[in-house]
Amino acid sequence: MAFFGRNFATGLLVGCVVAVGVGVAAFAYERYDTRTLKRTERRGAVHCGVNTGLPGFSAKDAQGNWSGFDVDFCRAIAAAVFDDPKKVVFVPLDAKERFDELGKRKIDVLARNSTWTMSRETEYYLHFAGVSYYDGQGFMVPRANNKTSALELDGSKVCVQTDTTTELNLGDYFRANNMKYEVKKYPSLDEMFKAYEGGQCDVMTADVSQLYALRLKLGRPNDNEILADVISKEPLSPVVRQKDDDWLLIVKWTLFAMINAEELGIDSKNIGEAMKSTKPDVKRFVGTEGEYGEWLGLNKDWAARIIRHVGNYGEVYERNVGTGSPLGIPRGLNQLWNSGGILYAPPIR
Ligand SMILES: N[C@@H](CCC(=O)N[C@@H](CS)C(=O)NCC(=O)O)C(=O)O
Repeated sequence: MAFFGRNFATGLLVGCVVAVGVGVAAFAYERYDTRTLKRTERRGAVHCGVNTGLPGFSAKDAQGNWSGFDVDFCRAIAAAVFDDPKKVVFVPLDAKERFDELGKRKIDVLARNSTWTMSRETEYYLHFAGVSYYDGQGFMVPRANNKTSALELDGSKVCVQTDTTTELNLGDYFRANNMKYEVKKYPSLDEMFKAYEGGQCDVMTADVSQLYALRLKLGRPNDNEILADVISKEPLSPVVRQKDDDWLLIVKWTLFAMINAEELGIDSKNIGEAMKSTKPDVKRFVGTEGEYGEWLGLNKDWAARIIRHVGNYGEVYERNVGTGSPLGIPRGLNQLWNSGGILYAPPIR
């Protein structure tokens, strides 16, 4: 105010110059960055950043085939865009490099157990497209240590991976509960895992979904227990760059389509029937009514393609991490809103 007050005309002039400058910069940035869909189409594949190796979420087998919950989400985007779930280039990224590589456009989208936080959106100029998995941070301990609650961990040596929300929450939790701990930090999942396996820490902390995955990799999984305490909110979400609205819409509505399909009872087995349905909400979903696909810059049957090739949210969950899979994680919060969970997608209309 003082700035404008002392010399209003000069202030206005400087203000305008600054505004024009910002406008030009924003325009340049926008021009540079709004082309993800076009570039993806030109490259013939969605370049998708995934975890370096987390069973159930993103893992590569001996033949080089990727599978997992996050991997399937990448495939769902490819199905919507290309009608071909195989048109994905998987780019494994560790915790530290993931957001930088997205910013540098090495990948089109990051689907890698990444928690949606305010600072990540604002610091790295990103958008988290929508929660694909409601997670929370937990602790795994050797059963032999006889711990039943996280509040009994006072004085423990705790293994954690750096550059994660996990590392930050760990400090908060022990401080808030006046407990002491010795932190053992590792830059990679592998190093953290080996340290826990080798008995260098009394407890390992990570997102609960990851603890389930990591427990499977241990020589004697049942000798280890995941404590019931969950100490944080970890809304995991696919991530895209800011100023890339068209692409954000595609990623966002791919997720919503998978959730809405489950709610509508549309799955990979009955999608053929659904194409012939006379129900208005199913018709909008499969593209026999409206121009929803065209508005996304895609085809009419964009959502049907996702379900045909990859499946609805529940199918993807059960196949990769659900109680019938080796991980065996109950749906919990990731159940639909009308079945006791909090998954809720805006409608296609
Ligand atoms: N959701 C948390 C944790 C995600 C995370 O990166 N966890 C580690 C620890 S288990 C991981 O997946 N590491 C694999 C890697 O860096 O290759 C976050 O977004 O910070």
